[in-house]
Amino acid sequence: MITTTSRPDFLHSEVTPKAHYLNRRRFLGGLAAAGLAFPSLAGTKFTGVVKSPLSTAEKPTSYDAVTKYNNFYEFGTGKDQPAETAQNFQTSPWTVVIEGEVAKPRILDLDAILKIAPLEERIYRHRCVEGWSMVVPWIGFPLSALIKLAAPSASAKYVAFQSYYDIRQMPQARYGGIPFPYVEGLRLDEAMNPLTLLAVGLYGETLPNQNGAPLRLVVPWKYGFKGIKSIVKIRFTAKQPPTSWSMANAREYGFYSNVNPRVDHPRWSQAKERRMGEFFKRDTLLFNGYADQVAALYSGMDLRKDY
Ligand SMILES: Nc1nc2c(c(=O)[nH]1)N[C@H]1C(S)=C(S)[C@@H](COP(=O)(O)O)O[C@H]1N2
Ligand SMILES: [Mo]
Repeated sequence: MITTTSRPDFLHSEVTPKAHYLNRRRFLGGLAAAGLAFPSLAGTKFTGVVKSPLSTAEKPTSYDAVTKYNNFYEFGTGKDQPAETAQNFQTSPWTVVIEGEVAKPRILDLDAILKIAPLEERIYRHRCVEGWSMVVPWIGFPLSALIKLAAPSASAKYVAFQSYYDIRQMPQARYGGIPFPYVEGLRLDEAMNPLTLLAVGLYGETLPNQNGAPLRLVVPWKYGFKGIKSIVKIRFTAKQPPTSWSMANAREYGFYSNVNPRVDHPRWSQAKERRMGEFFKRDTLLFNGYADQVAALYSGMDLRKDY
């Protein structure tokens, strides 16, 4: 069940830079209004988050690895770079535009987004096409809740996502080698699957900037790059939308990008993976181990062709 702690006072305001304090206060206010979850005074921690039955029982990867080994090309292509160069990324105020083939287009700020559904902790496997994997305790809610609010028209078959992009805040992006703003897409039925998560936190706290603050997508049966970070736009479309990685290299990256040990990337085998913090490689599982929940989405499709 959801619990709510009492409103904290802001004793630490004296030692918090003013801008940060105001942003944080705004954020806390939003959570209070939502009556769902509430961060403690100590930091931007969520409390009263529901534990999801959809979590894996596997041991989460260390907080250190989850937050210091990242792919976020807007902030540099080195794994250790985003944790450094995204430090001052401004994520408040934040708005997300919802548009396209929907009955109810709208612009939502983060406070409104946090009110859409109860926040859940979901511990998911996360596998990058590069061959490493992690287990991450995300906090978020099903994307389907937001989609229902938008009320897609019968013509809506896909959902397109766009990340924030500003070269002034992301000077490393010029060396990224892929088109920005970063864009991704899902088929509408994939987006509606109960596993598809809009994440706003990890390890009990608001998302660190390098992990895609203030909100990002998590699609656990697909390669990590489908998990678009720092989302500013969600557009419902009739046609399959372009995605950054297939625009950069269509032969190597397809629209679907389902984790599949039998379909190799042209440069990397996908048969095995190295879990962060472990020495021996383990077998990669079809749909990253989520086949029971998602295989039906692809019945009748040739996953070699639709990679
Ligand atoms: N905007 C944006 N989103 C992105 C990326 C990126 O470069 N830019 N990288 C993707 C890739 S390749 C992976 S593996 C995951 C990494 O998420 P993590 O750093 O939280 O583990 O984010 C994905 N989302
Ligand atoms: Mo990735």
